[in-house]
Parts: sequence; C-alpha cells; structure tokens
Amino acid sequence: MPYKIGLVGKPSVGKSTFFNAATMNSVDEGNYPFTTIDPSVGEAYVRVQCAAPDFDEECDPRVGYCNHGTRYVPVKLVDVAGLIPGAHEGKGLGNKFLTDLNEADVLIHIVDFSGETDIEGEPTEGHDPRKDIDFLEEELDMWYLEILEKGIERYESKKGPQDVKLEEELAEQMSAFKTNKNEIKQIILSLDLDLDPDTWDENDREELARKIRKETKPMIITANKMDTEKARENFEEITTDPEYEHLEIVPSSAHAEKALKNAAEKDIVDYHPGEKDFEVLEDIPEKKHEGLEKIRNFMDEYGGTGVQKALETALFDELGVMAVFPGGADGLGDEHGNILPDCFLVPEESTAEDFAFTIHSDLGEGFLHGIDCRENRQIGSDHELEHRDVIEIVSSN
Ligand SMILES: Nc1nc2c(ncn2[C@@H]2O[C@H](COP(=O)(O)OP(=O)(O)OP(=O)(O)O)[C@@H](O)[C@H]2O)c(=O)[nH]1
Ligand SMILES: [Mg+2]
Repeated sequence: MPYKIGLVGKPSVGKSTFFNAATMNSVDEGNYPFTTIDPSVGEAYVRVQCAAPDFDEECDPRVGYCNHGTRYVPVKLVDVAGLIPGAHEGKGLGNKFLTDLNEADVLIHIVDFSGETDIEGEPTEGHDPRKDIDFLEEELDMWYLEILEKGIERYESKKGPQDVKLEEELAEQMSAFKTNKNEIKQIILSLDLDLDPDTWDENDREELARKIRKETKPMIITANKMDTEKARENFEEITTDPEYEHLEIVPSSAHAEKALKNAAEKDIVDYHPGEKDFEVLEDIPEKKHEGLEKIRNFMDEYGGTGVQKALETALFDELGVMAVFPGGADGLGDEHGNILPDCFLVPEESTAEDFAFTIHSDLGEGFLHGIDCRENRQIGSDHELEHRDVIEIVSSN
C-alpha cells in the first residue's frame, strides 16, 4: 500500500491548487469556501536519489519515473474538504471530512499566509495565520477527545463484572487512528497518569487526547500563497515568534508550481518538480515572461516553489520513511533485464526481514538472509536497513 499524505486546512487556503499542482489533476479550485466537498485521491511523487548511477547503470522504473538520477516515487495525495471551527460538532461539512482524514498517514496543514481569508475561508484582509494554525490543532484535538471519551464510557460500562483492560477498550474505540493498546498504554504512562480514568480530570483527558493525536497524526505546516507580499511579511513575523518558531513551516506557492508544470507540459519551460530553477525554452510574450521571472525570484529566495519540499518533509522527516531498492548481488536487472524497477518506501529502522515482507509475504516467510548489494555482504534478519540501500533477499520460497 503506498503511503497517503492528506492535505488539511480551512476553506480557500489552496488545498486543491496544491493537490492539482502536485498530481497534475484538475479538481475544482475557487475563492469561495467549500469548493471541494468529496475528497479526491491522486498520485504525487517524492524524490529519491536513484541508486542505479552508483552501479554505473540506468534504471527502468516500473512506477513513477527517473530524471537524470532523481527518482520520482509515487505516493497518494488526498485533497479533502475545508475544515472550520466547530467541525467536530458538525459545523461546515462537519465530521465527514474528519473521517476522510483518517485515511492519511501524515498530514500537511495548508495555511493561507496572505491573511486574505478569514477563519471560515471568506475574503478579508489582515487575518492572522497564527489563528489558523491554532484552531486546526484544537479542532483535531476536540475530535480525538470525543472519541477518547467514548472509549472511557465503554470501559466504565464493562468494568466490574468483566475483566477488561483500559488500554484495550481505548485502542478498540480509537482503532481508526491506527493505534494499538501498547501505544495507548505508553502514552498514558508518559503523561504520568494512572491506568484508571476515574483519577483523571478534564485537563488530563484533553492532554491525553492531544498526545494521542500528535503520535498518530504527524503533521507539518505549509505557508501557502507566499507569492504575495503580505504572506512574506507574515512568514517573517511568525517564524521568528518564540511561540511558533519550533514548528516546521515550509513556505510554498501552489500557484507557482502549477504555472511551471503547465508551462513544462507545453514545452515552454524545462522544469523538474522540486528543483530551485527552470529554463525558458522558447520566445514568449513579454507579459508571460514577466510572470515567469516573478516565479523565478520567488524560487530563488525560498529554494523552489515548496510543493515538492512539503511532500518530502512530511513523508521523510515527519513520518520517518526511507527508500530501499530490491536488487541482486549479481546484477540489478529483474528477469526481463529491467534495472532497479522497484523502489519501496518503508518505515525507518525497517530490518532486512521487514523488507522481505514488504516485497512479498512469501519472501518474508521463507527468509534465509539478505545481501547488501553495495558491499556484497550477507546480512541477517535483524539487520537495520538505511535510506537508499540496495538489498537482495534470499528466501526458501
Ligand atoms: N496567490 C496565491 N493564490 C493561491 C495559491 N494557491 C491557491 N490560491 C487561490 O486561493 C483560492 C482557493 O484555492 P483552492 O485551491 O480552491 O482552496 P481550497 O483550500 O481547496 O478550498 P476549499 O475546497 O473551499 O476548502 C483560489 O482562488 C486559488 O487560486 C497560491 O499559491 N498563491
Ligand atoms: Mg478544495
């Protein structure tokens, strides 16, 4: 199953524009709230430095593509409906989209840094993006708290006559958040709470809900609409505000990324997603030229449009994922002679045996040993892999 990155935020921040830029799909975009109602899922890519050149080879990717040694590995991107304060109580499109969010492994919170949309996504001026950062976290926390409370009720109603464990009941109630009883127990104990909800006050419950949310829904922030003057001013102010400077905030212009990709499709520019610059390939009208130069200046200042960087920061840094290539010690080709056709995204600290199971359960079950193809060295089942390893699995199956 490919990893899923979810885009969240209040209405009109540019989620669909970001989605379209990253996937080259065309879902509706509009400067009115709730342009998007049903979630869209598309294919985006994260970049991995290809391993083939290290072996003096050129790869033949089965999915995604490779451009001069930069491999673009597919991930799923989900564009969901905008969220407004009170969503957990059913405001706006309410809980529906919260359920859609559960599908995602990691979230990108898109914030309109221009301050030109209010908390509900309506046009305004001078709105402080810090309010958006705060409200979204609170909204997610309230939603978690509600489900946590249901779990506590469930435990209370069963305990006594039956021998039930708190962490089991909570994990069962919160299973949609992809957690388990061990994780829940760890989190409760890490907050110095007893495994008895009767001893928790309102504050403890809120803190617990927040901690479970942070553990199960990693999230980064993207400061969007950075092509506007106001957004740059806000960015400067917020990234130096002691209360916010600890946050990972990736500056972006979804507009710029989309414009460049459109121009690249028409062969007007040579641009590869994530790069810091592009080349104009043909004579274009003065106005278009000016537009592109504006984008170039922006990219120069922020190291690119930020769209690709946001996806990669979310997946690699925040979620903790790495790329591993299945290869062969006697050559990198598969049975058809395709070189390094696959590149798997796996959790950091995956072992050789975990990797075998990722490729195929049969390979995992019959696991004998692995071979690190760079060093031509045998590795055991517990050997922890590293980003960009090339590994052959030797299996009895
Ligand atoms: N200046 C600027 N405007 C942008 C950027 N990204 C999106 N917009 C504009 O912001 C408005 C809202 O964009 P959408 O992509 O529809 O926003 P959304 O978050 O999907 O909105 P909902 O579907 O209503 O939740 C549109 O008018 C976009 O053109 C950007 O990077 N820069
Ligand atoms: Mg939308």
